[in-house]
Amino acid sequence: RALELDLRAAFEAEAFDLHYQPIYDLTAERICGFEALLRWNHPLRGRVSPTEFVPLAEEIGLIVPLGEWVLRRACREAAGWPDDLKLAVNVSAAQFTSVGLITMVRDALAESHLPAHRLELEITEGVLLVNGNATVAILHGLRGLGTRIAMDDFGTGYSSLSYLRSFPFDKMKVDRCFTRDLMAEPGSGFIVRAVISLASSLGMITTAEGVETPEQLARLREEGCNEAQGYLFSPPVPASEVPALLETWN
Ligand code: G
Ligand code: G
Ligand code: MN
Ligand code: NA
Repeated sequence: RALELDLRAAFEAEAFDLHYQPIYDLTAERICGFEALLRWNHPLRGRVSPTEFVPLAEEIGLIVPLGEWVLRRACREAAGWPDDLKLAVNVSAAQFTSVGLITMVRDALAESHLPAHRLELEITEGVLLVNGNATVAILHGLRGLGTRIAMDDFGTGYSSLSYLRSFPFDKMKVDRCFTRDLMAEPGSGFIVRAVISLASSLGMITTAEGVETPEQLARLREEGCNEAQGYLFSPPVPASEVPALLETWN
């Protein structure tokens, strides 16, 4: 529970930071946006991975104020980027139980002057498992603001495909475990192909996560994937390095 106390203290001390990872448009052949990723530099332990502290923040209810901090900060930073760039922000299931989510997003957009269509909220399948009907209503409210909604880590959750009928997502992010095995395992290739085909028949675009090699990228392009994200382009970087990435790729 020591980590829990540290996490609360870190929030009070604003000891969190955001890094940004580029998302590359395979058709335009340029960076089309960035995903904001939370970073915590613990005074003793050093960098703690969000896969460790985000679940803890969810458990202790800290994810609601922390998620608000992430969104405000990210919108403010993204408002200063060239205006053809989108911003993707991860939203936890726990934030969907807070009735204020729609108001919070609307306020963050208003105060940053970031146009709503440049904001994309990434949610995981788990969000729809918790409270399906209420969640779908909130998703429609968020869409009503003009933001885009992406399904993150697609293919790793436990839900059935039926939830895809309950809400029309704008984008599907193919989990990096499928990209990783793309060249080695025929099965992964078939899954990626099926996901891209499913997404496109439902009117969604696809982003492949975890792209590390030119071979993976070529294969994804062949399969009709729209966007790619991964170490091939860049790891997540501090906001100060965004201009240099745009200089390199765009
Ligand atoms: O980049 P990285 O290894 O650090 O991210 C690990 C996981 O933590 C990812 O699955 C990502 O979705 C999650 N994560 C990173 N930042 C945030 C955030 O701001 N909010 C939420 N809810 N999850 C985040
Ligand atoms: O939200 P999400 O779970 O997709 O968060 C992305 C996570 O994946 C982050 O932890 C990020 O640092 C990590 N990541 C991004 N690109 C790559 C990659 O090319 N390879 C690997 N192994 N991890 C990546
Ligand atoms: Mn994500
Ligand atoms: Na993901």
